[in-house]
Amino acid sequence: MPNAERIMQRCDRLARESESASGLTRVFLSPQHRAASDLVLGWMREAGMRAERDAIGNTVGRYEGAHAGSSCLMLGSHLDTVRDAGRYDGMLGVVTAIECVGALAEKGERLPFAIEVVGFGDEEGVRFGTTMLGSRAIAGGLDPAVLGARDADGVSIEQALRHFGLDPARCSLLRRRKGDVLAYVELHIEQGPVLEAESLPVGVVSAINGFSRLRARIRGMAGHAGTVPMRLRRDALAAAAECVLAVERIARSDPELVGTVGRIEAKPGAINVIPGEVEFTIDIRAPRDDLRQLAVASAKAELASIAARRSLACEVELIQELGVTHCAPSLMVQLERAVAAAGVRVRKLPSGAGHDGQAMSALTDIAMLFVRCKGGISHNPAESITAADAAVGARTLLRFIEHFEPALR
Ligand code: HGY
Ligand code: MN
Ligand code: MN
Repeated sequence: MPNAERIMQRCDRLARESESASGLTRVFLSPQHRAASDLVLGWMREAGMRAERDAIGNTVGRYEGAHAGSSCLMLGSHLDTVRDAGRYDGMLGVVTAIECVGALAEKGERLPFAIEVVGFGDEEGVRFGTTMLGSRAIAGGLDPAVLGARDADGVSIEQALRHFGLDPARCSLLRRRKGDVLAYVELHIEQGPVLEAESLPVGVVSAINGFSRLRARIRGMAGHAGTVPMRLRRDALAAAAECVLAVERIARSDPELVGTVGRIEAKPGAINVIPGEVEFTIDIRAPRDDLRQLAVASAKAELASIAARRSLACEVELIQELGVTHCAPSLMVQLERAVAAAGVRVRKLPSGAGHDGQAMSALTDIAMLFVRCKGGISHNPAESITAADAAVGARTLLRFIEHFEPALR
């Protein structure tokens, strides 16, 4: 059986690969990403897989089926984190999938299909703003122009790939052919309160909410904090503050909406200078695309009106958006059977959080298995799960794998 203690220990081990001594932060194509990827390559090989890093920095292991070169069931999750992250978001899915393959290899069991486990290098999109670069490369949704996106230091993805020892030109070769991947199934912590509230260790995801990621820039006039009268100011940060509250008000207007301004930067950023320019991000999500798009349109209109009233300039740029992604019923029912076989009441639930399955759905059917997390807390060092729930998650995933029946094509 999969070893839950080892799963927990490996999540703890990966948590040590952080750019900061206090807290866990591991961004795409960083030295910490390489160190975590090296650890995972070793664990994949120990579990009987052939393992390598691909051209965009994904960590990929393959366990052949009964016949070499078969199409594969793809499992996995992401190895990057948000800033000051929890240690299970992403990591749990990669480590659990490796554990399941190791259990098969230990029994010398070969299935009618291969299994690939992928530790995606970028799902959070923290460093470059755009997200799911690894899964988009595999699923075929990566526009080469995206490699020009730059991080806060002005380093482009292309430059970062070269610095990492990879060849950006080879990213376009990662696209898998339809049929090569029979399904993509990801185990992930719920990052919400439902399973805990219903005393369930695992649940089956029905759909992944759609998201819109935007970047807003407000331009006013920098000036002396001591000499410019209030009525003459064109204060970009005061305007941005109104904008942040407008986004919150729009998101509060419907219980199915969520809206977040997660990052804001005021320039020039001195205590005695009226901010002349502010840049901030907007993240809007909903289980229905029409609702989300209406909210995005309202936010843009409100920001424009706030800026105009204050004689400031405002521009809003769409960074990325993905619609609601439905999990495949044929996979859900197989996960439900595995959950029931584990003696757990079957609970289907949507995912408010984004996942690589949204990108992978362009290539193949997707499904997700959620594991309960304490207080639903995530994107926070307090994120935690129990070894007992990790064991139920691993046993359920292994049972799904051993009974997996690809959808008839
Ligand atoms: O933003 C998300 O939902 C995910 O954690 N990337
Ligand atoms: Mn996350
Ligand atoms: Mn995640």
